[in-house]
Amino acid sequence: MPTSVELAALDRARQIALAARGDTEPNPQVGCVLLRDDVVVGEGRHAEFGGPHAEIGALAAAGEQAAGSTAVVTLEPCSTTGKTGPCCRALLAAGVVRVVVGAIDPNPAHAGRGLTLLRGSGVEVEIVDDPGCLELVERFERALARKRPHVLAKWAMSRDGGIAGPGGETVRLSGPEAEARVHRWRRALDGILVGVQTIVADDPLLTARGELPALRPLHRIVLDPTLRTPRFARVVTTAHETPTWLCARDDADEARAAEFEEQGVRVLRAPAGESWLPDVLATLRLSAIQRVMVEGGARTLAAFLEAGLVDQVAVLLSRKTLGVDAVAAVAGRTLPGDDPQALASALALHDVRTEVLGEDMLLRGERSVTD
Ligand code: AOF
Ligand code: ZN
Repeated sequence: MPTSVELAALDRARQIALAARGDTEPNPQVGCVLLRDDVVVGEGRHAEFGGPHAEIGALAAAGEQAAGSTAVVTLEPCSTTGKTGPCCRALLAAGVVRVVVGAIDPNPAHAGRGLTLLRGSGVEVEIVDDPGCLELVERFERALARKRPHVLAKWAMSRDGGIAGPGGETVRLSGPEAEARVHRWRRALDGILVGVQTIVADDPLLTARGELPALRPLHRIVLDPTLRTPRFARVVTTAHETPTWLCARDDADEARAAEFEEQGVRVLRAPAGESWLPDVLATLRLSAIQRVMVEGGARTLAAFLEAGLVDQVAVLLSRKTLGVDAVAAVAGRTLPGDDPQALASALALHDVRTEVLGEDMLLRGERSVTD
């Protein structure tokens, strides 16, 4: 039986975990509290996708005090190496003698194995099946069952709902704090996805540029049904440094695809037709892309939103205005860029959070998706 101190620590671990909501998906939020003689000696959370696991942070915080301690974790510790890990080995190496878990990991790569491994090494294991921890895991379970990556849609928008100038020209809407945040997000992703029109109009580099090192190898993914990407676009000429994938229809020109491939670009194909976009996403998922950020443009954002393929939305609300002739941020929609609450309801968001980032406001929320 877990003790009342352990149960309180589990509650604390769950709260620590929840602070990372929005940053770890499709993976779960996980929190860990280390107790020694009923005193907290270390805490940690899985703070972002691809980053260190909760146990690793807690062990680092506890240092030598981890020896002889009890690890209270919202999720069963992982048993094999993924992007990081395995946490079981780290717990054993640090001398943890007891582990209390809030929920078993539904990931078939781990489910139950961590607990078996710990028990086999003489560690006492308690499973609580805590409703709060199970809730964290349920979201993860649904994400595991989905045949596509987790999709975060992000855009910057003027007060009057615009994303670009009247002729589609780029306007710098966001200030440096907001841009720094975007680069921080980009480092914890598998892919940045844009429509070909964004490549044609802006020729962006789509890399993560910031002070912190990237957590994942970043892929630049362009939805380009007919392979219209210019051959000298920056994403093409730098494909040897940062991978670029063009997603085309199966009837797109083969010679052109071959030219791109010679330049080091990967061309993925999906059958033309109504399910082209879901099929592209399924292909990406099979290519180990778990988390993507869709960064535009207006038609690509509209296509994802209309198809119910967006899990999370992040909008950077600018104080600038672009005028009535500007390009609407989401094609075919007039969105209120000056009213976060109205915007959240227009986009059908729940679990909405706002944050001031310098001169901009960040609005984040989740969308209910049909699985
Ligand atoms: C843990 N502690 O804090 C988390 C776990 O891709 P990776 O390496 O980040 O591994 C992700 C898998 O590990 C994820 O699918 C889930 O099964 C588990 N998450 N496990 O021991 C943690 N976040
Ligand atoms: Zn782990």
